[in-house]
Amino acid sequence: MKNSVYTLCGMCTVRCPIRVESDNNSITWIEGNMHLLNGALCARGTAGRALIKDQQRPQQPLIREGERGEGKWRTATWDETLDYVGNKLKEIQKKYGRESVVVSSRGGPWQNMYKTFCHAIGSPNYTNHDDTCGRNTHHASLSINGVGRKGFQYDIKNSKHLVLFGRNTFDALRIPENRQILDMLDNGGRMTYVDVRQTKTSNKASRFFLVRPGTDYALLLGMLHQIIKDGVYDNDFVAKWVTGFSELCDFVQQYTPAWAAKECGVKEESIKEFIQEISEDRPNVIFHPGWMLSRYRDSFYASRAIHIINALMGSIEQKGGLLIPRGPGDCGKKGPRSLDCPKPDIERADGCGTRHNQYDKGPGLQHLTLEALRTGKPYPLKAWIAMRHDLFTSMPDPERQKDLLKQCELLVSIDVHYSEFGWYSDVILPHSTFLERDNHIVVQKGPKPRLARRKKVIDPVFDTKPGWEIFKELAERLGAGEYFPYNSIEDLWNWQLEPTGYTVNDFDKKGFISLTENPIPPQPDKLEGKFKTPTGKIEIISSVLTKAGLESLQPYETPDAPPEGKFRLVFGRCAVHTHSHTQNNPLLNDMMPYNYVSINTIKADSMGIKDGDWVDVTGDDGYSGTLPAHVTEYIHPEAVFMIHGFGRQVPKQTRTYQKGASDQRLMAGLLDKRDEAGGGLNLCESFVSIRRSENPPEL
Ligand SMILES: Nc1nc2c(c(=O)[nH]1)N[C@H]1C(S)=C(S)[C@@H](COP(=O)(O)OP(=O)(O)OC[C@H]3O[C@@H](n4cnc5c(=O)[nH]c(N)nc54)[C@H](O)[C@@H]3O)O[C@H]1N2
Ligand SMILES: Nc1nc2c(c(=O)[nH]1)N[C@H]1C(S)=C(S)[C@@H](COP(=O)(O)OP(=O)(O)OC[C@H]3O[C@@H](n4cnc5c(=O)[nH]c(N)nc54)[C@H](O)[C@@H]3O)O[C@H]1N2
Ligand code: SF4
Ligand SMILES: [Mo]
Repeated sequence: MKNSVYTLCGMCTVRCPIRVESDNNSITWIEGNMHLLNGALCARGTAGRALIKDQQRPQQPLIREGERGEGKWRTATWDETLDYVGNKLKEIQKKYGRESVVVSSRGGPWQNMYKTFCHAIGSPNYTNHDDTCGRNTHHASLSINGVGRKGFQYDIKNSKHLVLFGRNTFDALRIPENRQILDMLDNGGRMTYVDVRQTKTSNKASRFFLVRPGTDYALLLGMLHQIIKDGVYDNDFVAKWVTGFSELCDFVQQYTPAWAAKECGVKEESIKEFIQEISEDRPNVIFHPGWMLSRYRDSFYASRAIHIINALMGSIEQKGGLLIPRGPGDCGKKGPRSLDCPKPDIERADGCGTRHNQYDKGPGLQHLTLEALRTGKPYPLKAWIAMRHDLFTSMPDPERQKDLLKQCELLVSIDVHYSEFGWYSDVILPHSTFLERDNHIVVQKGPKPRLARRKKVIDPVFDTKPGWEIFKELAERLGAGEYFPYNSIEDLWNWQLEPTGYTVNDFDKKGFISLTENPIPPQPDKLEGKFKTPTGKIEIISSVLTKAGLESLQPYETPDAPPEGKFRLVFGRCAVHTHSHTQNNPLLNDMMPYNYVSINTIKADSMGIKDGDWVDVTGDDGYSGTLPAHVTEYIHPEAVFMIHGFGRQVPKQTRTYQKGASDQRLMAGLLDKRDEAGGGLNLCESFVSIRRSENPPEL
């Protein structure tokens, strides 16, 4: 039977709206939703088809038989496996306390379900991946604007100038954003891009600054100096909405463009010319904080500098600037109900919000949860449930993590693949793929807020289950079923939609429900109450930081140069893979089976390495990966660059097993190196050595 269904892509966490056709329970066509994306889709989205019938993913629940990581499993029914997990959790909670269970996930719009489960079974320890992703920029925004990194959206399409720091958007794709950038460039907008190497984004930029790794903060301070010196800021906005401006003026006086030029390697004149351009383009200017910036020890302060520049530009609630996300309330509508359970009144194991009161207690910080495993303080943690989350590829030093996880009596992975954590765990609960499952309804904020949902296109091909069923069934086994008040997905959708006045049929026409006919325009006169800081203003000097013993304006420190013969390891994305979970997808593996390491021509020449030679990259703890060298003039000589996600260690995934090198395994010791102020892990603070490989793999 032929079928056409509007749903949401799941090949990465952008979750683009898509339309999918099937015939006889087989996917025949996938395209971007015409109403929102005009058909656009990336290679990974299209490769969703290959995921469905992949025999190398878990096909039924699995319970470990051999040692952890040995890969010996027995298959079991869902009932038996859920009983096993439920009973084990009960036992653990009885012995060590209800708070001894950790639930982690990849965050995102459905995380309230996993969080609800965690809280409902009596643990405050829900955590997510963000300590390796956007926490520094999140905390930076929170400290200045009183709202986190999702407190702003970017009207890129209408912008005159988009400024990106290590935000390689044409590889690290977000299709809706990429479309906006292309429109902006078509309309004559400018794009300035800062990176330590040439990328697809630098190739499209109107201005490219190639900087020394870890010096963005210097460049930003130089820019701030010049903005203030030239007086090219929005005086009225600053007077009305910004505190601490005079302290800022004093602070940046020492950081001239000439000084910045020496630190980051960008010409003084270029910085000045850039500020001249910005003065022409403001307030329709966006300094995009991205996610990572790029995970150095001062990324929090570099991110804060970006937020400060945005405030000086007066671009908040301006066309082509930063917009405060609009939700149902802004359209005079009621939002859908969502699953919820109050957090138990027990200190989080990671201490966020208590011992570490400068950090948002939301999902806390995962590496501090691991730290609590090590110390056993404030209490023992004995079970870890990872939902759509691979600890061993997202956090550094997987071998060290395994050591810490020995404390746990139960490790559960809920995944569509064998993740590296899953392969090591005690139980794998196979989740139905995004084309085989429904998800609960979510609000997508924006100038035209809408309701969206994932709807299954085909029935599960293997013995897998959707998340709404897995969590409900587990909660029921632990006496917390009341927090999952539904028996079918239709029940859940209807319960969610009840206050909104919409019905599920309203999704049929376009795949989403628009909550307003026309986009809500910028509202620069309605900023009262929007900045949730103690003063209600944008605080350059933050009393919250001061209370936590942290500076608001931190003096610049030059990053360490690599030790003799070593390079700083930087990493990032490529357009055809998502982190570490698409490398075994037959179609995407075909497009890119290996990663490579980019190295500067002069350095490569001095080591006798030619483009395409196989090289060994070795970390401080001796792990070594072998991969081809990409020799280029356009990378800073101190850095080498690798695409993340390769060097995978699950033998069952034969297409990708041990192909290429794993950046997280090269990050020796980084599990303990966090940005004290921002909380994120300093993933760009490791050094590696390189030499021609004596054992290149046979292809
Ligand atoms: N195709 C694809 N797209 C994705 C993802 C994916 O896995 N695949 N993941 C998504 C996720 S979760 C995220 S967080 C985003 C990430 O989006 P981005 O942050 O744009 O992505 P990365 O490729 O990690 O880019 C990091 C860049 O920082 C540069 N860099 C390193 N050091 C420095 C430095 O000192 N200064 C500057 N200015 N740059 C530096 C690196 O060379 C690299 O180009 O991508 C999202 N989009
Ligand atoms: N060394 C190094 N570390 C990094 C990064 C890096 O570039 N280098 N990048 C960092 C960034 S920006 C991020 S966001 C994190 C991301 O790291 P993670 O949070 O681990 O996220 P993903 O790799 O996207 O996916 C995690 C798991 O989700 C599974 N999965 C995919 N689709 C589904 C599904 O539909 N259902 C279920 N249940 N599971 C699914 C995948 O198989 C995978 O095992 O890693 C961070 N860590
Ligand atoms: S960016 Fe690509 S993989 Fe990610 S949701 Fe969109 S189409 Fe899917
Ligand atoms: Mo991320």
